[in-house]
Amino acid sequence: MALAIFLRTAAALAVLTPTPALDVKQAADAMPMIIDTDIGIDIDDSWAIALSLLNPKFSVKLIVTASDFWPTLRRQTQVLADFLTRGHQKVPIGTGVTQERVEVPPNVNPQAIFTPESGFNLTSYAGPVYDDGVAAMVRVIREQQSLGRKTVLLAIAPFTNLAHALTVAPDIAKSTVVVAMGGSLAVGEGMSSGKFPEMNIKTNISAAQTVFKAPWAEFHLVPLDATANVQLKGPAYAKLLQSKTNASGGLLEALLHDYRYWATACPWANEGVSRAEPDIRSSDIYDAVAAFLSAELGTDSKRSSLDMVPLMLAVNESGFTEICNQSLEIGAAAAQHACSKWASPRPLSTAVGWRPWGRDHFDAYVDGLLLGSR
Ligand SMILES: [Ca+2]
Repeated sequence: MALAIFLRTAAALAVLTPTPALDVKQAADAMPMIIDTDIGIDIDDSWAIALSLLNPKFSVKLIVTASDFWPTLRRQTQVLADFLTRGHQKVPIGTGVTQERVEVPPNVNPQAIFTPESGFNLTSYAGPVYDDGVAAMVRVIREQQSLGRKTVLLAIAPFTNLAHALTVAPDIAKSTVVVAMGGSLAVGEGMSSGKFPEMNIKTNISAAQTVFKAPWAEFHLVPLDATANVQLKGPAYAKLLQSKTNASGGLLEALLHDYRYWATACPWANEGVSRAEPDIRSSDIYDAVAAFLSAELGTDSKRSSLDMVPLMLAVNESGFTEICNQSLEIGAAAAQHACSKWASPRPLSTAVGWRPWGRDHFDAYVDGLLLGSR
């Protein structure tokens, strides 16, 4: 079965009953969460972090910085601490690990982190700061494991830290629920057709291969197919701009402030049809969709906002996400090789698009948390 038909069939099977899905106030017990982020390069991480911190469904235990652009990693931790400080947060944070590489992609200036105040002094941060963020990640997961609890790992960055954590502590997989932004099945950047070597995967392909193949308790993936061209705009965005008082504790103000800075400082913020326009709309907020997916964990599949399809996936040597389901023709040699070597141990819960009511629910989720009405 061709991919497009397969995905269309899966979407058609969805029951079209638009009942609002999220009701976080009913969560009996907050789920422990760790966020692995490359904040400071694109602004979408900041949206995902703010939304997760404000969601009562979760208790964020740790945020770790991730990057393979080694000169920037420590400064990204400073950016994270500064953002959290302005949002009156003191969640533990840590610095991740990098590959042994020095080259930096041409569109990323290692001296520029595109959020302000990147010289923030980490000693001023109100919460714990760990030099070894991966060790802290392992520690948190094992602590929760000992309490019989699973940890949600919101992975919104290249997969370097997760792969390293698996290497030093393979036991963590069985009690970890990964919700990751990454990959591309039939949609590329800017909604272009055809799959695309998405950045979180292409930046460290071997790490992504390791992570996709690991025996996680659960693995939920939101690729470009459901994240490209997702912006907050219209009344949903205007409400944030017009907010005089809210319950975000300063996170909304920090977010909008950093967005304005990023829109002027980042070279790619003003490229393409979805360029940053802080007075009108958000930029593409890929990672916020991953945060939204984590918020929908446990939702009845008939009510979910995203079209979730179980897919056996593998990352090939060039960073493409290959579908290895037996019902599909695995044509190219690269796909065959990837599927034989790197296929996920079972189908991954993969967002291939949005339900008809999904984007309205997403807007309500963002506004509800940032304005404090949820
Ligand atoms: Ca990110």
